[in-house]
Amino acid sequence: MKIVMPNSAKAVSAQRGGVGSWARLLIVVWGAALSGCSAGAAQLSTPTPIATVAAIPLPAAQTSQWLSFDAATKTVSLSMLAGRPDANNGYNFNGYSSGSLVISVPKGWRITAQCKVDPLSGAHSCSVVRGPDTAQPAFPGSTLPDPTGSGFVTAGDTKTFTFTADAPMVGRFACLLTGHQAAGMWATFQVTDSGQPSIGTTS
Ligand SMILES: [Cu+2]
Repeated sequence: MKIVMPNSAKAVSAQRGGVGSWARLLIVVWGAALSGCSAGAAQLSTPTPIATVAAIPLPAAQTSQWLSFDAATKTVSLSMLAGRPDANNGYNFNGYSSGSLVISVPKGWRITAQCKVDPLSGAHSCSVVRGPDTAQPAFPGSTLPDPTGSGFVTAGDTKTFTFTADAPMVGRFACLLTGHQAAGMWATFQVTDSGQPSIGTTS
């Protein structure tokens, strides 16, 4: 499985200018064509362990409200309440915004996510994505259908989706309705190499 890094290293660094710089550049490009490119490609394809987000575990009583799991079957149940009116102008999950709530699930586990919308809220949607600039689900099925459009959940309702987190990543549990994620309506969702499912906060 290919891991997309947020900032990939540039294969060729900028050359200094000055007299003779064109000649040097030509040699550099020619040399890269002969050998440098294949060496660079080999480096980029080497798997790099991802840096997961550190989180302080929530108290057990709070965790059990939102996350439960069965280690024998490697299944996780996640309950996300969207749009609590008393935090971040309603743009939150479980009262947290802008990644401060951290959900961690080991790779290979199967997650059932409940997307509940607060009875006093407007509509919201739920998706697990790899970053802020995509509406593509991070894993097959890791979203409500049509999360930017008709897939929204109205006040007081719940919709559910189930998926398998089959590779490590650090991504987001986000509401993809226009403007909501930008307003802070996302939690950190990460898939770890090992361990147990957990839910915590960054502060
Ligand atoms: Cu929303």
